Amino acid sequence: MKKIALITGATSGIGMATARKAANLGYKIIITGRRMERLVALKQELEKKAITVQIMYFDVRNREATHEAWNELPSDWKMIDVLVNNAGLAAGNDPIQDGDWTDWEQMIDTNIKGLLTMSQLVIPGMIERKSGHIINVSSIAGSDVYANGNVYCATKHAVHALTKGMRIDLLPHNIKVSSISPGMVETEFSIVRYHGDKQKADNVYKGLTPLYAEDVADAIEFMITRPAHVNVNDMLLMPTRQASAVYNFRD
Ligand code: NDP
Ligand code: 8X3
Repeated sequence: MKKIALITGATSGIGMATARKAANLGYKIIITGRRMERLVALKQELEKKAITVQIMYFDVRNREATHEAWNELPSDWKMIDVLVNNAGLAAGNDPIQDGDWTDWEQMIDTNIKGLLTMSQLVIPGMIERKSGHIINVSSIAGSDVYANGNVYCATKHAVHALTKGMRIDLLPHNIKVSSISPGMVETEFSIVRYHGDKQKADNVYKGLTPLYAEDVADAIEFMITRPAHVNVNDMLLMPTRQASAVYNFRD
């Protein structure tokens, strides 16, 4: 029987690249996000390669909508083998005293509470089947803190703590829990962080070669293809030109 991978935030960046990667590995794929036209386009693209795809369309901040989307999934699609909790964002880049509560709530509700909602939906089936792999997309911001990163860094520190906590709680149930912690990856991330300011977003990657979404998807592929007795707890993946959250080498 084909395995099933559910990837949240598959309309862009790391999630989309991971969906393609998992499809190439032969998984049946569930893709989620708020941009329906992109979900449909990705489904059509993968189906051309004879991959079976289900769409879940919801805002992960909305617990009720997330539950409804889950309830609408056919029961055989609920037997998730790999859950990639990827949907997330940074919003704003301001010192704490100037932080915007709308940005803060968006990050906390998506990066922490959204991850918890999805995990609680998927975990019971994994426990029943005594198998599964959860990969939480964290960040270098989950272990480093940088100027103006405050709340975003706090959410990714939380993802680190939750990953460790989940790993302990799910240990008796034979469920692997991993995190992947990339440095700079050129996706729509910075455009979202700077509220659509393309100039500011481009400056983030100026004078260096960042990671690309496919690089992170490659690392996730490595994690999900290890033998049953091997788990990658965390993988910190950086561009060669980035030594930490704050040290970059630019032309
Ligand atoms: P993108 O902005 O390209 O992709 C973000 C994805 O998350 C989109 O598919 C988006 O879908 C989804 N998403 C965001 N908010 C919601 C929501 N409320 N409900 C449902 N889906 C949502 O960024 P990345 O691919 O770079 O980011 C993916 C993950 O990687 C994030 O968790 C980010 O924090 C993390 N990360 C990114 C790094 C980077 O430098 N780019 C580095 C380290 C970690 P839609 O808008 O359609 O809902
Ligand atoms: C995204 C990378 O360095 O902007 O998580 O926090 S960083």
